Amino acid sequence: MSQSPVAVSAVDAYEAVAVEAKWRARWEQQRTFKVDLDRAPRPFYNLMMFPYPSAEGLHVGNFYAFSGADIYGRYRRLKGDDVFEPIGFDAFGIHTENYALKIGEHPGTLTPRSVARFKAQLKQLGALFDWEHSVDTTDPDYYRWTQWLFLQLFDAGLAEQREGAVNWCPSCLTVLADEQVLADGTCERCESRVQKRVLEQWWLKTTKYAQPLLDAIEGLDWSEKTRLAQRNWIGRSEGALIRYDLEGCAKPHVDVFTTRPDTLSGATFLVVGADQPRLLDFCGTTTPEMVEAWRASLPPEDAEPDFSQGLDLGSFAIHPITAARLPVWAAPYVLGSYGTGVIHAVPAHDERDWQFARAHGLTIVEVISGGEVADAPYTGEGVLVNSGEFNGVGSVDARRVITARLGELGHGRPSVQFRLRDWLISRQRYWGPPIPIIHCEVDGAVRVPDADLPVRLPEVKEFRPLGTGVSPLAAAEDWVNVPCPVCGRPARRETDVSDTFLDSAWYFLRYPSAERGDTAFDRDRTVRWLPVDMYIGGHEHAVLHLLYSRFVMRALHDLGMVSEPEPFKRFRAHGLIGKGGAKMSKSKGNTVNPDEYMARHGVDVLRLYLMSVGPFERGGEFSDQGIIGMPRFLNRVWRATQAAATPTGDAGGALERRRHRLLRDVDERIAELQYNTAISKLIEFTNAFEAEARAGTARRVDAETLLVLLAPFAPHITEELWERTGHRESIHNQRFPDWDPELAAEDVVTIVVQENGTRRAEFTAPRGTDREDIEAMARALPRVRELLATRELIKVVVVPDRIVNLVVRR
Ligand code: ANZ
Repeated sequence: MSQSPVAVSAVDAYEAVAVEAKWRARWEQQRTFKVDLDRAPRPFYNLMMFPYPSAEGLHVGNFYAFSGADIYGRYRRLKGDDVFEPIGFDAFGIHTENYALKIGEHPGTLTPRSVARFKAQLKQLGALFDWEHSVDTTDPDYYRWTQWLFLQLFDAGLAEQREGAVNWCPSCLTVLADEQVLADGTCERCESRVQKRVLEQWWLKTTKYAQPLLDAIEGLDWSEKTRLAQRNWIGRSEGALIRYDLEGCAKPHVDVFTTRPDTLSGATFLVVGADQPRLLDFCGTTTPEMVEAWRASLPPEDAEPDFSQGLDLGSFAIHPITAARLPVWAAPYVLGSYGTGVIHAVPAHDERDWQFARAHGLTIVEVISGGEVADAPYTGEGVLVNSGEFNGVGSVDARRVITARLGELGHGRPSVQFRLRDWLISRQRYWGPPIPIIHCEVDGAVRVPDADLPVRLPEVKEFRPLGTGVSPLAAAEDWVNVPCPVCGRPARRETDVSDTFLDSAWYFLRYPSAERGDTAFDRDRTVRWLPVDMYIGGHEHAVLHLLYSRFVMRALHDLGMVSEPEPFKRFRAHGLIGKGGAKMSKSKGNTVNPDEYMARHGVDVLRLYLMSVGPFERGGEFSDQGIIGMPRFLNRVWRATQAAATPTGDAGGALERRRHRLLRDVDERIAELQYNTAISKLIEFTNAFEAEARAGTARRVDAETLLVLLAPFAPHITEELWERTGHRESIHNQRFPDWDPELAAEDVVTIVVQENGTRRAEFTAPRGTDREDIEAMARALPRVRELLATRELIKVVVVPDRIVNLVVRR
């Protein structure tokens, strides 16, 4: 089926916007990208992080991420996979709610508008999206299953309510998970300084999975920096728990965690974390009132701990080996939530203990010889000194020896601690799924029966956070007061909603079963599609979302509900798009609105351009000058491919070799998300091909190859050209052509340089290099320069691919 070739100049101009609209409509109507979720023989789950829909619409960053992910999906499709590529909306949460507050609109009316706007824009992207399997986390048909998931965890003992010191954002008026507090102690959303409050909250027991989550990182095909971020977040430390008997306070003894038991003899005082819930149990001569007054006087937590803050509690700890009486202090530099919340301080060998001891005039005893005695602690390895029976032992061995000795004394044992904390999921906000629990005075916290799900978010006029530690849901009295599901007595609903990160910790399980009202995820579909084959998203989620999703999947796996313990086989973090040397942001006024560019050039141009600005995993700079090159490129493709004649010969197979090289290059580069260099190869190829089209020698097979390879990047124009060049089947149903590694191998020839017919040198060059280039290459050789310096050159004879003969007079 082929049309007769068209002269280059006779082709009509490319009308991007009209052509793109035509194809989107046709693909939708013909369900071109639909895969059979129950029967697809080669399932490939291509996932991208779903956006939270903001009223402003998609920004270029979303566009960048989604284009890059879609190109990968389209590539897999060309490779013969059945690609399922869903998209949805992460529409609950503080982002949406804060915006609603700002513009004074109820999130319940704002959200559907934002979602509709996003949907319209996403449809223009021309992606493989399966709109029949989309999700909106605010839809009761979705959050009913989020609540169901919470209840599965609750039933399994992985969700519990308890009092704890929590992060409180004074501006968002809600608690935050540890993961939502930045390293400098501020809220990740509003940058306010986060405070500590003690509140009754719901937690998911992520800590139960610390070790398996850590172990499994090894087997994941993820970007290395993401794996590292997960390892660090889980933060495994090996050491010992050491038991101290206490004197002069309510508590009889306490354990401390140390990674350096070898320095035991250097412990000169104990420090209890200022936010330790049981701090008052350590009070000796210092009264609880004095401790509370001191605690209240502490400045809010700072990034840099202030070592001058400390309080002697007036009790003592008995050193397990020397029986020395060590004073017990309280200080904010010790964290109540790590290890046991209490440490023994070894100021000679620990930086922070050293600073604290200096600030408060406490004893410093050197026990590891290694450094000079100086005005800084020595934190390295060495030989033990001032350590009685352990003197002379190397510090590494001493860790084991001393831990064993403590074991004999009943005062210690080896221990592993994790930095990972349980996941705090209560939010005292409005815009989230109500936690499906009913509090009864007799039966305690009772789960809502599955049949009563969803627990619908009640309509309240005042959705503003109250700042009292109670959610605005509490105002909906009719909704709050319900009978206890167990005993029928009057009871009250839980009024906190769950963290948005719970919504997104399982959405990938929902997509394949999105139309199913009877189950969260269908067993067979889940087996077929999970784990996700390729996941693309932002590095900012390297710990939060990715860790929560891994936890949920693992928990469901242990409950026998999914067959795989890990949700994402392969993960790649995309880079960021900047402009004018800065990260795009509204405050800097350097944002790019994709609508404008789509209206002017069409979406293919935008996709191609965004992918060309740098390696996808690194990102790059958006520039208005830069984007201009892409319509020109596509116009050249438009004309040249339509002018391609039937083969006019392929002397020596050079054109076929060139085609296989292109196939190889583009294949390998897309597989590694090196889209930018794949595009350069396509442009380079087009340059040569266009010249051939003008000369009337362009080959059809080259046109077809070019179009198929370009199709993942520019799906619309390639589809139109495919049709115009006589094909009936969609270009997106073609196969990535096979390439032959031998044909694709770089074809080089050895060229001999002669002087009056005598061999003088040789060099290699790509086969088919033209005469001028060969002569220039020969002249650049050191040996040839030498010769020519002392001889008169009469002429140069070039035999392409073989010989350069310098004819000289001596
Ligand atoms: C004595 C010691 C001597 C320590 C020495 C270090 C060096 P990672 O590696 O992060 O696990 N530590 C324990 N619990 C703490 C808490 N709740 N708040 C603040 N610091 C705490 O660190 C473990 C080390 O951090 C422990 O080992 C303890 O100090 C301190 F030469 O104990 B070390």
